[in-house]
Amino acid sequence: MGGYYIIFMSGLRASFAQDFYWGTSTSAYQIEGGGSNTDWWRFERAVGTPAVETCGVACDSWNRYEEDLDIAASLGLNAFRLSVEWARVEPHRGEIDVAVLEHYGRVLDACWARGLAPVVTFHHFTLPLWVADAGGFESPDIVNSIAHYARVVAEALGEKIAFACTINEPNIVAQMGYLYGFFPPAVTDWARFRAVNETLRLAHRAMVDALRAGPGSYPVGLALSMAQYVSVNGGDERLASLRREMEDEYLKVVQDDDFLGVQCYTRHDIGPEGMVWDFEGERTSMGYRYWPQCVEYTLHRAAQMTAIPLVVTENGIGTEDDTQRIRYLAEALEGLRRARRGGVDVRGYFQWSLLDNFEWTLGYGPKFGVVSVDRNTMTRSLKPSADWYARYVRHGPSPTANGEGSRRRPGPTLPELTD
Ligand code: GCO
Repeated sequence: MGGYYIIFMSGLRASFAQDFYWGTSTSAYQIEGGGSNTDWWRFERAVGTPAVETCGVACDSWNRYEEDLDIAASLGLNAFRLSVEWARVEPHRGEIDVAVLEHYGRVLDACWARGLAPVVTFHHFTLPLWVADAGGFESPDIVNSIAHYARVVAEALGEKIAFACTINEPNIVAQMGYLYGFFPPAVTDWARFRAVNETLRLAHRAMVDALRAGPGSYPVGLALSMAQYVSVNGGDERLASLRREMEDEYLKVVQDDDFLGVQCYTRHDIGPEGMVWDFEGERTSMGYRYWPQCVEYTLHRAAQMTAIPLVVTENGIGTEDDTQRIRYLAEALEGLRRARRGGVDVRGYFQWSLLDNFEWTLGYGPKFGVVSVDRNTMTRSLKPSADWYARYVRHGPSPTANGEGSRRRPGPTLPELTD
């Protein structure tokens, strides 16, 4: 009898409590400030790395999280994505900082108190120094150490989690860190890039098992960076090998997860030598294409390759021009609606990002926020795109892309996704 019960239970997927989640996405290092115990902090200070500036206090959200959550709630959102910093939780191997876990417990409580379902990412780009010094994702030991960290956090916070992402964009960790040398540890080597991807997939699986052990029963998935890849000048072969490493191998290992987090920003043109940057057409401040069509495209691709629910855990645009952001979001969300109408099982959308924050190697240059942050006073100010997003969430799409004249209906209409 017990055996049947276990078989039955293991076939069950944790399900989502809401029909549709509307949120914004953030990560610990990019907004909290003071991430001094991480590989990134050291990378920003090392001579010869491409990092343009240091993270420092970021948005001081370690101290100002209630203000941030007030803003998110005021937009009418029902979810908030954040990450827990491993380097704070376990500053040295095996040494757990209980005060840090209590802090994150207060952050999750503060989310629920405002009607925001907390979506917790366990690893978002940064490693504790002791992990990086032990070889980071090139050491097989990391699979056990990251699963142990996930277990410790889940044991403390599991009951407060709405759903969880194990690792944020493992494929970008591998690509930027081991193929392009743009992230720590600044390696450029195809074989090492592939090996790190493999280790990251093992780490993901070990973390899923750790989180499913409870307490709490919440959907667990991976947040994968996806893009619309287009072959140019005969780049078919190159495209196939890049996409296999960046997407397909990951899509194979997520089949048993509760959902897949799809993160997309753009389209990449791939020629025989790799990424082609010389193209006609509109760009974002990241240098890549303005391509809101990527949402509809990647949702369809993910739906073709997996049989699990999807959540857009990140989408947005780095731009100084907030009207460009509104246009981008309107087009991206239109694509999401079309995909949903076409039968794609998509359960949420998280705009990247609530605040203008630390954009890794590019520092504070690119502005992804719907809220700006004064770098001297830390004052938060809503941009027109914040109001636009709030109206969209409450009332659905407006007849014009700039949000003028939106169809106002009385009362909260969350989740508003059917036409
Ligand atoms: C990523 C990360 C975010 C970025 C965002 C904008 O995709 O690189 O998840 O940390 O800030 O994507 O580039």
